[in-house]
Amino acid sequence: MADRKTPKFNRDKTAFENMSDIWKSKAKTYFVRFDANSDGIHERKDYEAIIERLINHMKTHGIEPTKQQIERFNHTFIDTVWCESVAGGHDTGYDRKITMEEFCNNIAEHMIPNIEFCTGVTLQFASHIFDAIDLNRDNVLSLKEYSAFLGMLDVDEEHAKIAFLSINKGTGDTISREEFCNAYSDFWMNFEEGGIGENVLGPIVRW
Ligand SMILES: [Ca+2]
Ligand SMILES: [Ca+2]
Repeated sequence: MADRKTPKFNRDKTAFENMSDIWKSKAKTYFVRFDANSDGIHERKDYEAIIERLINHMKTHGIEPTKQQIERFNHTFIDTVWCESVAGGHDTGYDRKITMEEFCNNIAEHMIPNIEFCTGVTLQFASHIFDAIDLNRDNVLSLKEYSAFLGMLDVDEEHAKIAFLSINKGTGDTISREEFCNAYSDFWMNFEEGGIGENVLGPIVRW
């Protein structure tokens, strides 16, 4: 990711103020999609609800998640995303409430000094999601599988199709693991407009 421009950090501004407009909008998009109960606040229980949705999604399609897979979901969504990034590494219990502004600032603060580490985390996160949404286990994502995933995040089919086509850069009508992971990483780690992962979670919600 060395070719990507990382914002120069101005110490007089908040981490969020240092980020580009497109990054802020992508962060807002993520906030909206992963606000499981749509109350405008991120809490530990939103992340637990998303894990439950993923597990139920797999079970509905005849896949019993392994113990290791459930541990991975918990580690990724709760320990890494909720505790370290969203809640900023302190007070990570059930009473903690994070507004959209706090969310974006906490993520920016966590990311700016740890670009390489965070790129690794986003790739890993994407790979775990891929395992949960590749329902027929053929190691590629069909439009149907991708629409079902975005449906879990309340994105309609029409926009899921746009997202799918934007990620599918290769030939054929499926998304490879590499394409999905690169697009997801681009969503978070690219600070410029027009990245390959801009629509990975459906239409961008602008500020
Ligand atoms: Ca919520
Ligand atoms: Ca598949």
